[in-house]
Amino acid sequence: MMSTLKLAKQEIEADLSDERNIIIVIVDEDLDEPTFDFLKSTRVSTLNLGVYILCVSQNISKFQFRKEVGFQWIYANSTSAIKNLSFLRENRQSCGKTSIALDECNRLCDCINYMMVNCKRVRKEFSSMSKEERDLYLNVLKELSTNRKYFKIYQQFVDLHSKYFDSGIHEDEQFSPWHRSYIFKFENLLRMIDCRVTIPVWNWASYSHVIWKSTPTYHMWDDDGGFGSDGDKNIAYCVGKGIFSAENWQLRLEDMEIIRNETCLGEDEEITAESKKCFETSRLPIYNKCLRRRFNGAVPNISEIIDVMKKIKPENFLTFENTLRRLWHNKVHNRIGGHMQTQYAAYSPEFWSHHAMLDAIWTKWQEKCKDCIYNSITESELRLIGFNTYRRHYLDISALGECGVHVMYDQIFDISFE
Ligand SMILES: [Cu+2]
Repeated sequence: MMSTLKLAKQEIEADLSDERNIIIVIVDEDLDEPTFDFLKSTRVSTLNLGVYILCVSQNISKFQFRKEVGFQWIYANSTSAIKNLSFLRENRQSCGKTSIALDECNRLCDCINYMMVNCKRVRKEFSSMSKEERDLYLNVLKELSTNRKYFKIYQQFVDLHSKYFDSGIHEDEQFSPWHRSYIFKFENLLRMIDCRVTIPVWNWASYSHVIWKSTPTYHMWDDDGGFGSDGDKNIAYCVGKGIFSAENWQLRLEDMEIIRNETCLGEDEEITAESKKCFETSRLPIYNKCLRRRFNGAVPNISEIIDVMKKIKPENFLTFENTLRRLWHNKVHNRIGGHMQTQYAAYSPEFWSHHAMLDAIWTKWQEKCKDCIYNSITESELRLIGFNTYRRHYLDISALGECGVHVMYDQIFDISFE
């Protein structure tokens, strides 16, 4: 019994952001008093979930333990009683005579018999989003990273990346599914605050000709409606304007020395008067824990990406992921500089959108052979480092995690392999 509850607890920590109700099924009637404390966690109470506890036994009088208030207790002699729970029907949203419809969380659903079914989360390219959509995303990201309510959960989550940085998450078969799961779970945290939010794709490849600029059509580095621009060398490469500027946003990271070193002193640079000044400035309280960037150099362009996608055969996952990870992933991290080129990259607000782009590339490449998806990785039964889920849970973008959540990318690449 306790192990079942323990498992339920892990599930709750993993992903419930799309859920409105949870059902806990107890099938063993010879129980000690079970505790349901985990259901009172901040996470669950924030989500405002309906909790149904279904006690199944041929002899229901044997359920003798104290009934917690606030949950719905249901007694039945078979687990098929689940089908009769009224909310399962009530919570289906209705739709009109259209073939597709958006639900209250902006998921794209098929409309069948006036009911929304097969709903999918849609991740869009950042510049294709309206100003309102971009602001919503940035504000939710800021809320998750600054509100005391989420302090612990945010910190623990972004720390996973630095903790396991050199222990396998950046190696061959682990890299792609691990980061796919990582951004998905981060998206779940954001959706706990506002379920309309998905991680936007930063399409650095299609915009490589204007990559570090904001133009009327490219909003990534806008101070208003974007992530803010380059770090300012006069203030130790801190981001100076926008929602994540030194004044508005600080990293809750203790050890800033490594980032200071890598930012004030660029790659293979000698110590100069300028870098000395940078070190000094970076120790001032306002600049000590700021977000740092130091844009430099070009990033891969779209024709290079498409070329590789076309050339590498679906059965050669390792060749594909090697290019994705070592060339494109590393390069873009390093061309941004600052936090993004250190093991603390996940603290950067743009981290998620860079990885969404890498994931969109992988997703597109996977379209070449849908039947190859589960065979492309030799050890799909291995656990993802730091999580209770397995590689196989993150191979198919249309069925993520243990619940099979369907995510899709909205027109990032205008190519087909047919
Ligand atoms: Cu990483």
